[in-house]
Order: sequence, then structure tokens, then C-alpha cells
Amino acid sequence: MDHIKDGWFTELCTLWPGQAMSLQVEEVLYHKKSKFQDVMVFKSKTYGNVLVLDGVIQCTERDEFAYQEMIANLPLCSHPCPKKVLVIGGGDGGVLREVVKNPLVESVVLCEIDEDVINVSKKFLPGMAKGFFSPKLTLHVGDGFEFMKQNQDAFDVIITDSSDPVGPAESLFKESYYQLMKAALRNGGILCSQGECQWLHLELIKEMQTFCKTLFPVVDYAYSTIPTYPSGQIGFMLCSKNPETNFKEPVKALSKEDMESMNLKYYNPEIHKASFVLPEFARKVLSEA
Ligand code: SPD
Repeated sequence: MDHIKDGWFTELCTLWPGQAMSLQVEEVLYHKKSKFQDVMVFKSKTYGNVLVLDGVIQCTERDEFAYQEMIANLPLCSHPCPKKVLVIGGGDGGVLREVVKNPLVESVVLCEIDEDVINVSKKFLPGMAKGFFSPKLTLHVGDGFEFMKQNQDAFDVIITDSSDPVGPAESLFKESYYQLMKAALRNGGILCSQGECQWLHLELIKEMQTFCKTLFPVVDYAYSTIPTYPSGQIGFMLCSKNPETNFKEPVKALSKEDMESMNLKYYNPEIHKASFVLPEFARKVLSEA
């Protein structure tokens, strides 16, 4: 268990050289290699249970909502009628939990390649995995590329909840993947993908934004703050097939009552708008893309 030493888990990865997040471990609850990756869940001292894939933190019970609520609600509240949704990845169920809360969403397909992640999350991350019990869900265990090739012109919103671009998820940050998503979206469709961190991966984000702009009339980048992701932030790449989309203004602003009934803890209409306001160093680079 190289990532745990003297009771501390340390997240080392070539994508964030020279820095690492550490969490104090109370107990390792699960640790096995699946067909695709190393899967671990540990109980931390202050962040609840933590899911780790190939040594990288995917979610902690304490702060996961800052990511799952944003990656779900930024696209859903930017689409006038998000009836059919596809989630690629997201095996912990947290994004699904957020998507099924939206009353306009009629059906969701979740396509996750690694069934072990789903099973482990049902056992150790029940607060996230509750999305799997929604009647709106069709679960597909398999490869997202293959699934989208078979399902063209089918979805209003596609959300890619992936791990980072090393190993199995690398192809999800490439142009060919965005071309497939474009074909799988209906007219006016919107996509939102895990878009890495402006402090660490600005060149990658710029490269992605550049190819996205050749495919979609509207492209934007937003971010959320989250203590347990590298540098405390994570971004979202948003693209729309509808030239009228303005991601910065939710088409449907949730009311206080909506937010309470949806039990939202991070997302609100104000943070939706604010999440597109970038610090100058990032704004400058991305406005050139
Ligand atoms: N650096 C880790 C990024 C992980 C993003 N996906 C998390 C999955 C949570 N549903």
C-alpha cells in the first residue's frame, strides 16, 4: 500500500509534480485491483470515507457535493428541457444522485466501465450511491465510446465524470471523444466534462477549449472549490450545440424552495454565474484559445 505511510494517505501523481494532498487514515475499508484499476476506500479522520482510484482521490464524504452538484447543475440549469441525460463514468453515483433530483429529467443512463467501483460505492459510500436506486436510471456497465457509437442523436445533456487524464481516462480528454459526444447529443444538446484545474493544467484546458470551439458554437469553462482535489479546485468544460446558450446565466434559476427540496449544499444560481469568472492569469490564457 505505497500511498499510505505512518497512518497518512498521500496523493502523489505526475499530473501535480512537487505537491501532494495528505489525509489521516483511520482504517482501510477496501483495497483490491479491479479489471481496470486499483480501487481503495479508507475511512479518514476528518473527511469521512474516501474513494481512491489508482492512488488518486475521487471523492470524500465531506466535500464531494462541491463537485457533484456543480458538474450536474451547471449543464442541467443551462438547458431549457434536459429530459434525457447520459452520465459517462461517475461510478460512485454522486453525479447521478444530483441529476435525478431535477424534476425536468425523465431518464438517465449511467455508463461506467468498472462495475467494482459501483459495488464498492454502494457498500462504503451509500450517501452517493443512492442515485443507483432511482427509477429514472438505466445502468450500462461498459465503455463510453462504444455506448455513444450505438446511441447517436439521443441525449439532451451528457456529463463526463471521469478521473484524470492518465491511464484509463486519458482518451476522455481528446477531440475524438468530444466528436462522439457531439454526435450523441440531440439538437440543442449540452455537455459538461470534468475539466481539470486552472492552477495545474491550464495548457491542457486551453488545448481542449481550442478543439471544442471547432466543434461547438458555445464553449465555456467554470470551476468549483474543493479541499481534497489537487490545488483545491476543479474545473468543468461546457459545450452547447445551441448557439443561443449563455452558460453564465442559468435558463432556469432554482428558487430557495427548489434548493431546499433538492438538498443543495454548494450550487445556487449565484455560484452558477460566479463559477465562470476566472482569475486574470487563467482568463488571459483561455481568452486567447
Ligand atoms: N483529481 C481527481 C478528479 C476526479 C474527478 N472525478 C471524481 C468522481 C466523483 N464522482
